[in-house]
Amino acid sequence: MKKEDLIVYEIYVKSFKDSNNDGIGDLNGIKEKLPYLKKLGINYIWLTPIYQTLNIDNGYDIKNYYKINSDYGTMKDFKNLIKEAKKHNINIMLDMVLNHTSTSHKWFKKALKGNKKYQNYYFFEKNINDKPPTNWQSKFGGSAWKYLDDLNLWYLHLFSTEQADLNWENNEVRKEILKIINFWLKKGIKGLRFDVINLISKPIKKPWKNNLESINENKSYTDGENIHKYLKELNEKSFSKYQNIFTVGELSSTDFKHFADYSNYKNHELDMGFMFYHLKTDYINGEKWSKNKQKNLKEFKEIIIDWQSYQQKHHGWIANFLSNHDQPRHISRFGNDKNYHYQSATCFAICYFFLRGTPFIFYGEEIGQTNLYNTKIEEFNDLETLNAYKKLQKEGLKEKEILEIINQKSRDNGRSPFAWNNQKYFGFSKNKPWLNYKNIYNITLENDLKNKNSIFKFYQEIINLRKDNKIFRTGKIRFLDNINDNLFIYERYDRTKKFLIILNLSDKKQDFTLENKGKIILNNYKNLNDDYLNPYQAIIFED
Ligand code: TEU
Ligand code: CA
Repeated sequence: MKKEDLIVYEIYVKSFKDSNNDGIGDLNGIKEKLPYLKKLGINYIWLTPIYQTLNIDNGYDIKNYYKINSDYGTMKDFKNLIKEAKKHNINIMLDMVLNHTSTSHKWFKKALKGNKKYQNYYFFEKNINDKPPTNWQSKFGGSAWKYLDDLNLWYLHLFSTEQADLNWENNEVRKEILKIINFWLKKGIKGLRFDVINLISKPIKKPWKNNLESINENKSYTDGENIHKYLKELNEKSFSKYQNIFTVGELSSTDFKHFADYSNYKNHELDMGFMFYHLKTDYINGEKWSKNKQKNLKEFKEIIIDWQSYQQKHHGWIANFLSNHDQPRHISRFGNDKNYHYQSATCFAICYFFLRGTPFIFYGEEIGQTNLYNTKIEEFNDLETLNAYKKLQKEGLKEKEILEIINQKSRDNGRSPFAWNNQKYFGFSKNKPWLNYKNIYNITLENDLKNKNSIFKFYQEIINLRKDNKIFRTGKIRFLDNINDNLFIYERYDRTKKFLIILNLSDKKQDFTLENKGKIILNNYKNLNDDYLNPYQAIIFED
């Protein structure tokens, strides 16, 4: 298998399928649904963290890297899952959260007791003038430093106060990390997704500097001085020693050049990376917690075009996606879940699925699962959302306005239980799921399969198209831009053949000549009009 052959399906473990009816998704639930995933056609599943945790950030705060979260099952369940998945030709990719540990991890606890060795596993800094060492901000709000009274020290947490950043400069730490990765590789996993991996290299020279332009900037520790050294070391001493392991890095706020360096096979670092710029096009001045900006399809597609073009030229490899567990559902965000449910779900599927790179499907998007549309703050769970709620309250916004913002932006939107059927709790569980999901449009797999327009069947079709046509995997890409801001048009080609992909990303009819473009191999509408595209119409021609 090659990196371009992967079709990855991300599972938010807590929300996929609950096998023992405690309201929480689990490993046996996933095992039960392997035939479903096989039928869909994917060949990899990425599981969000399955390790022991206090669940402050739903598993991204790891207490013990070697133990399975008991809510999800046991090590035996995990081994069985790997084995069963293999029978369905599906491989398992695990989430490696190595930038930070939970503050309940034994290393941190020892550090808290004053143990110098373990304090050096993290970033503990002296208290000078009762001010945090720098003005850096946590991604979840507030200072990135927490003061410890007893020790008169500050420690760094780029995420929640319960997620303390690890000191990768410390050789001992890197040794422990290698041990963790190798432990899981030995269990038979075939993929690694590295959480916020381009943030692990903090400045070497101390004292660290304040952010100057804006306190929210993250230049001081993004793509840091030693980042490529650390990744080359991980590659050399862990996954390169095993056959057929694929790695993807979460590369937040990186740049073109670093991205290509991380994912160029000649560099022996990672196979591919996620970038997020196209998912910030609805932020106003880079601020997440404000009402969505008017849809800007031009900006959205230009970002994709620029990134694709640069990475093609410099041998970078993009993990393409539109939704994940940190993002609202793309059908609600970029499409139109109310009036053009099927059309926009299928149009945006094609929008990323045939780009140069490896596609990542987020559980539920293959049936067009939508945002939550909650009416009360109590219905939300995510700590980032709850922090944002408090912040917006302090700023004096009315409850109604706050809920409107949160309904658009909350990460919980992407974490609703999978809607399998029309039973109570949509067949996810027999008991109340951990996260409330009203499913206002009543979208379930059962209903989708009954529709004459099934999104699930459309996903099966595009997966088969990728499998059957090498060009979609290894061909070159070329964009036909500047025709119309609402149209996204690209070609995949090699010396022998060409595919033309034409998408109307908007909810309005768009004039466009479609005569003589070749043989239609996919169309999300019944008809083809000679001179216009329907709302969210998506067509692939073969030439
Ligand atoms: O996310 C990292 C990250 O920076 C974002 O996607 C984050 O959710 C967003 O900036 C918040 O506005 C990763 C994980 O995917 C996320 O679930 C974890 O919470 C985070 O790391 C910490 O481990
Ligand atoms: Ca369960």
